Amino acid sequence: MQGHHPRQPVGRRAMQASKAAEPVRGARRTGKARVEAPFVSLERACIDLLRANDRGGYTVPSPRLYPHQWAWDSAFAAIGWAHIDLDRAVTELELLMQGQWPDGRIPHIRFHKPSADYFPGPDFWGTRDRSSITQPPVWASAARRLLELGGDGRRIRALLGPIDRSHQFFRIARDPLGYDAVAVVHPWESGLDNSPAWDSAMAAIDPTKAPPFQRVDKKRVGDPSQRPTDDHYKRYVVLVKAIADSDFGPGPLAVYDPMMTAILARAEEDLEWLADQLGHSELERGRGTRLCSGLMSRLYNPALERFSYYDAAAGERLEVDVVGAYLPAMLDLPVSARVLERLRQSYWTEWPLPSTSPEHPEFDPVRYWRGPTWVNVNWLVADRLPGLKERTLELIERSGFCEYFNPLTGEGLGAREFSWTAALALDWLRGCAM
Ligand code: 2M8
Repeated sequence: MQGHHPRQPVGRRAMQASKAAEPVRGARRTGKARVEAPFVSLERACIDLLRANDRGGYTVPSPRLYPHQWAWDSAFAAIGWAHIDLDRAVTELELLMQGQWPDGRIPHIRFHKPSADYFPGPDFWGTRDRSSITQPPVWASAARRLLELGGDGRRIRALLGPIDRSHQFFRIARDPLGYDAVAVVHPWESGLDNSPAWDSAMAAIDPTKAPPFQRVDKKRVGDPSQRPTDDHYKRYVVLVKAIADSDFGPGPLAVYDPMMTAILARAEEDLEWLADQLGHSELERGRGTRLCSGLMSRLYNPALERFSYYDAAAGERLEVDVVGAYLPAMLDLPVSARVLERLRQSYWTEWPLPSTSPEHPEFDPVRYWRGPTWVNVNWLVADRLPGLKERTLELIERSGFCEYFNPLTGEGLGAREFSWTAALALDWLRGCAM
């Protein structure tokens, strides 16, 4: 994959940093009043938000709903920090990697301090200070951005060994059928928690087995209909307990996830790039290419021109029309152009990209990952979908730094002051792209 994608080399990216005016033209097209330099203040607001969510070396996703360090949120925050303070950005990744388990997994949550504001805490996970599942591995891609923007090569080099081990964990512990792809063991591991992609596999999890617990999240957002249902939550909790009971092994659920696989493939490519730049010769090469082959041979559906999920426990292919089924088009696969075209046809709502197809019977424009638009998903694929970046920046200008947005009306939903919304907007405003 090395060098086959249209991302710009370091020099050009750095030059582009001064061209932050570009998106203003996108805003101008709407004919709204604030056209003159809205992004000058948006940029300032992004910086202020990251500073406000800084807890001394790590960034909370949002102050009230998510008071700990989440893995992919933290990597996205590091990308934002890279435009503000490169040393602070490296520290974010260092703290993230310091939570690594001995087997290489990066926990999806690191609990630095106790907090009554979030459930489940470490006691529920059966650990001292971290969760036992991981998340989409965007940390190599974040480290690449830090180096591209001039971060300290010595400190970034020290991250490469831990990042490498975190990638190997997926092959060892998240590929039960040897597909050269990633199977998640909990919907929370995918990052797209209650996407309809998991519904059929989650139907096999018995919610009555959940121990008693109190949800906190519903009290932290104004409208609980924007959060997962209680039934879903019970099943999440059953899985957490099952994983703890199996000595932190996989548990009963394993669903191959095309989006997670694509993110790892991109991360492998970025890790190779970093290893070349920083002279890390021990890295095993070609893992990204193998994942691309796995995606094509195991998960691509040519009739639908999108990717499938695969329930390894049930032995069943899942053809679910959700945004993750198109996300491998962020890679240079032979079918990427076709998949992007499909994505544009079916997902170009007023405020794209909805997380679930509006044609899907479970589409819900306000509930969490079952319909709303998310900035991190858009960021992953925006350099291949002209107009998406501009439209997303316009959405943020209009509705604020929300966790997610109604794809039909643009209404801001979920948590406010959400870190990755600001961090990735800042990355765009400074002329960078995934
Ligand atoms: C959401 O997930 C957490 C569980 O990890 C939750 O709902 O409590 C997801 O959107 C996930 O992708 C994200 O990393 C996390 C923190 O923003 O929130």
